[in-house]
Amino acid sequence: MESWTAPSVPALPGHGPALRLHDTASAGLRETVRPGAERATMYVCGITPYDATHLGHAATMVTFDLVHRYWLDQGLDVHYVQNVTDVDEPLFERAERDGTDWQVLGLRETALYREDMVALRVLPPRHYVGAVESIPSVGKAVAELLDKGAAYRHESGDVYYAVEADPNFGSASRYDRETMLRYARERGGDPDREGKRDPLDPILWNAPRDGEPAWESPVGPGRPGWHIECACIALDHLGAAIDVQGGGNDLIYPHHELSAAHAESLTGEHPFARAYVHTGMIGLDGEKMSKSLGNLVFVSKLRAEGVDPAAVRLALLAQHYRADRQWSAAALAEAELRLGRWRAAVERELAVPAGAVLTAVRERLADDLDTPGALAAVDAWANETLAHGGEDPSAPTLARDTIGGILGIDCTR
Ligand code: 5CA
Ligand code: ZN
Repeated sequence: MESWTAPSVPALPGHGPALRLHDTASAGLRETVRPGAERATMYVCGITPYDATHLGHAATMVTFDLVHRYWLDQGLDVHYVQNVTDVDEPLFERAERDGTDWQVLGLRETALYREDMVALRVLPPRHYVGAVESIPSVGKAVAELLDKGAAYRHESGDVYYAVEADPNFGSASRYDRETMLRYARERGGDPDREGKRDPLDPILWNAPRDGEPAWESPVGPGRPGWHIECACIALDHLGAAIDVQGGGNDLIYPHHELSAAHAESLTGEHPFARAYVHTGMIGLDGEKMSKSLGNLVFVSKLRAEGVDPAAVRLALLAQHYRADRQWSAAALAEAELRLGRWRAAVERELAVPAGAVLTAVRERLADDLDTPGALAAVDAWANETLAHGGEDPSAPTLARDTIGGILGIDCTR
């Protein structure tokens, strides 16, 4: 798949401290990149393109964009991969409902997503990979898992992964079995299906079903299961041990637990990721924003209404990424005011020296992406500049590059 383009991060003086993020697997902060490493790798679970990008997706993508930007600012060689789940049941169902082709639907919504990401100043991943593109790799991986005895064929022809094959199963999510069963049921698993070795075993390869697309593979015709797609895309583009596996906290189980299990069974290396990083859910009126509830605010709709995407981004950054949080018109209005103050300060020729802002923004972000702290540091600079001004004509430029480069908020207008 084509990625998208965006302005790169400007060279800023010095470097911030090593980035530490909360790791779900160790339930604590973890340095994201090995000390001394020059390369950083990240895999983020992207959209299932059957509808437009809503603010929940946007919040998650903006969060990992901060990781991307922080690493670039540190001079690291960043390898960031994101997928598009462009073949899955929701696409078939929506296409059928709307009388369209699932591939046309997927391409249309993916194109809109890319436009939204450009507007939100999300830097493009190095590789943006569709599930369909990964099918040859998945076919080989499923055959290998069958050979290794980590997978088995169900009487229906579907191939399942055997969770008992993974000695570390459960270590990414740390959930107990009861919680796993509940989430498997709610999030696309089939724990109640007869004929499986363990109710938690997930599907690796779907045998052909009426009305669904199928591809040839070494394990027969069919199409991939969900978790193995992400495992294969990550392994193919990033290798065995990645630095960050990212996504919303709705993916902790089963998706991230099982894609890690698949990857580890294929490579023999544990852990699949140094840090499993999960964003909180964006909600509206007290409920999680989700397609099933229909309480969605689309980025493209806000753009069409003339809302400045920089204000949307700033509103999303105003609270900490791990918190489940609510979108509201008031939050957007507050972000618009803040953006106005920042832009006015950046336009002042004489401004308060901005070195302290750069240092504070880096320090706050390095501490598990403390965006409220980073925004407060910029506020303090902007307020002081607007109240008194200073005597440093280079300060507006440094402030603009800090805000634009590290936080991704465009202050040039
Ligand atoms: N295609 C799969 C991942 S392989 C998927 O979960 N697609 S998605 O379209 O449902 O979500 C795309 C990304 O946005 C995922 O990382 C997901 O965890 C995150 N996400 C979904 N809903 C929300 C929400 N309400 N708030 C924050 N993040 C969300
Ligand atoms: Zn995924």
